[in-house]
Amino acid sequence: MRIAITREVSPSIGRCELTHLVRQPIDVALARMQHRQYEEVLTALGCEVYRLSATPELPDSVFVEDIAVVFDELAILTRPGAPLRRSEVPAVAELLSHCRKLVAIAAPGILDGGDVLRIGKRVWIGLSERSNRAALDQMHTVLASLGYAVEGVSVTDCLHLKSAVTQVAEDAVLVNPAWVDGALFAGLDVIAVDPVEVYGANALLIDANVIYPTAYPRTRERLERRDIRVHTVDVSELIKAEGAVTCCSLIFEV
Ligand code: CIR
Repeated sequence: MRIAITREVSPSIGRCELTHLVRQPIDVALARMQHRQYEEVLTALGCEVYRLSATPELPDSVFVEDIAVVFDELAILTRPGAPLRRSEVPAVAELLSHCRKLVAIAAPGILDGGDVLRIGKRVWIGLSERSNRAALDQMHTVLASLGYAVEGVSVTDCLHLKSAVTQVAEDAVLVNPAWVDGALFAGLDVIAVDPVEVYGANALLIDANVIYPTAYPRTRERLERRDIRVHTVDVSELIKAEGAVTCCSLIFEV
């Protein structure tokens, strides 16, 4: 069975953390509707959705991806780079504790799940404003013994590594070449976003399907030209909070 953990949009999402974007008003009702539609696509693609409830004091809590990284063998609880986001961890940890052995990133490590890209036994970790080398070292200690190869990637122009690159097929990644060097992903096909769609590199792969924002039609065409099956979702309000599609779920098999 495949589980997708999600968390309802907080009524305070308008006060979310922002790093590279200018604050714009967020329509909470619309954000919730878009989030539900996103969950419906997850369900249609075979996920059992476990939705945690919204927490008014935690504006960014819908972005559950940042709170844990789930591997087949265990789950790693993060220590988010934005201090206010650390209070998001307990609820996700409680739910995950029923499915995986848990390991936690400890200070001085900071890590957001959005900085972790796993493809098979290869793991790339963004070294960004939110994730540091101390966390990378801890990840390496935990994962090397399980047979994973862990590599750090400098991320300077966007929030997370997965703002710049995500997996879109078994053998392909979608990359914004202005933010990350496609050559890092040796052995994989590299598809570049359309240059005008700079935020278009975040796609969520489930089997041979990709969940992808309606906001980036030119890049969507590039994916479809490669015979990738794309399911679009309108996530305009979550994009204003500097989120996209990978960040709203934690997906794993049980
Ligand atoms: C933040 O800055 O933490 C949130 N406003 C957005 C987090 C998005 N997370 C993700 O893409 N993994």
